[in-house]
Amino acid sequence: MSQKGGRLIVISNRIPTDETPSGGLVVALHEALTERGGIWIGSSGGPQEAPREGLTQIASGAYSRYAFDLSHADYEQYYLGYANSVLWPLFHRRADLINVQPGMVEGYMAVNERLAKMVAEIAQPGDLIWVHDYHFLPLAAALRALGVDNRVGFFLHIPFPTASDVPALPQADDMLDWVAAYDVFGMQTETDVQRLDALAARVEGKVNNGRAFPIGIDPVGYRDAAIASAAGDNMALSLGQKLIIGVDRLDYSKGLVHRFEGFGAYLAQRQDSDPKATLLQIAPPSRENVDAYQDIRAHLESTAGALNGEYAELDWTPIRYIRRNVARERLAGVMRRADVGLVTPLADGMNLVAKEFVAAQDPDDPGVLILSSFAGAAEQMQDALIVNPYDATEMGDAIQKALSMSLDERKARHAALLDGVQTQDIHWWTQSCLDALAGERVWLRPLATWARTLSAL
Ligand code: ADQ
Repeated sequence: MSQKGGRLIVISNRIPTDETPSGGLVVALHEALTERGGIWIGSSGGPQEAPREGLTQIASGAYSRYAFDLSHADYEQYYLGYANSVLWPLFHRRADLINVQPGMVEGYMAVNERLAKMVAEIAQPGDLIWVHDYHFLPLAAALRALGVDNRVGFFLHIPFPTASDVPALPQADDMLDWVAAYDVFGMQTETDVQRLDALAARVEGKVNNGRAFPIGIDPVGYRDAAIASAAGDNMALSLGQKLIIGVDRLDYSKGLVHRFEGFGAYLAQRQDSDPKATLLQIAPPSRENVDAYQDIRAHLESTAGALNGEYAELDWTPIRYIRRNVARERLAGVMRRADVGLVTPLADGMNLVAKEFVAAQDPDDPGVLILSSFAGAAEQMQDALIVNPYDATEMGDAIQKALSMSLDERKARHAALLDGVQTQDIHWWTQSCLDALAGERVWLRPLATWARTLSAL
């Protein structure tokens, strides 16, 4: 870990409240902060009845955690509003779902400006400031306006929008200024960098700080959890003879209705002699206070109900939809047991479930990953069966192919995928981002891309 520069100041919408945080990204940031020392700042969660002024320290140790409160108005306008009813749909290519209401833009800017003042008060010369995600796009611009000249980096966890979608954004003209205020503007994929470049080219903007840092997981930790869970759990799952797994937050970007329809296309072409495969979809609701999320559940349940009505037999329910949260370790065990991982978002920054599925598999008898070409992960994971999630027939064919794939082909595909997941893991990602933030030379192109380039020469 580079020791150049001062402390690390991380800013994200959520901060962990546990002593020992869990979850890949949270753990990686926790480790980086523990090693280097610094401060982690995030909102204290939902709206507060009596919001406190400034930052409140919530934990200290190797590094400190500080929270800022959101009032009811902040929560409505900044979090549910501009962040999740404007930026999230627009960046996921769903401009039709944008819901701009009076006060949202002002609320978003006000929270960012208030936060900038709090950060400016605690930042010391040499500190590196690392801002996460779409909640805080204008933060560097707000810091610069206050005279903060520290190095400030950003990482966008969701896709960068296409240049033709950006004009649908209130304040579309400010977007490049927000981006330009960062020393490094990190995104998940080369495609995202190209989209930023295309936007800059449209307005002849001079933005050249975009970089791709595809986020990874802790594959060893995930594999160990999967083995422990699969061994200790008798998994009386009453599933079919083959298991297809889907794991997502219930979000329109994840393409769950399309996924069910793709599975329906498989069921329609299935022969009686084929194994009875069950699609186990785990998708707990998220952001239920945002209008666009309200119909998804009903739509999904009716699609599952119709397919089960048509294809279920006395001893087989083709789709099982679980709306509860499943503990991370247990989930890892279920993934290990699965024959197919179905990861088919319509748009996704990266999608860590694809990487977790690969890490969880037994290399001697691995399951097959079916991956949407619109997941950021597809750029690195070309050895998956890549599908167009809008094409149910293509998805159905891929499911058929995955369920009947030879052991040799499964092993070869899995070995190539696992190699990528292990090489570009969460530690590689953190290190690459921090090196770039500190202004050091960094291998910007993923190693797998170099290897492919070299082998093509
Ligand atoms: P998310 O949209 O939340 O994250 P994703 O990367 O798939 O999407 O999942 C994050 C984590 O949540 C994974 O570790 C996964 O196992 C876990 N998870 C998801 N559904 C779950 C469930 N039903 N039960 C239990 N755990 C579940 C955003 C972007 C992504 C990007 C990440 C990280 O939208 O594209 O990959 O940030 O940058």
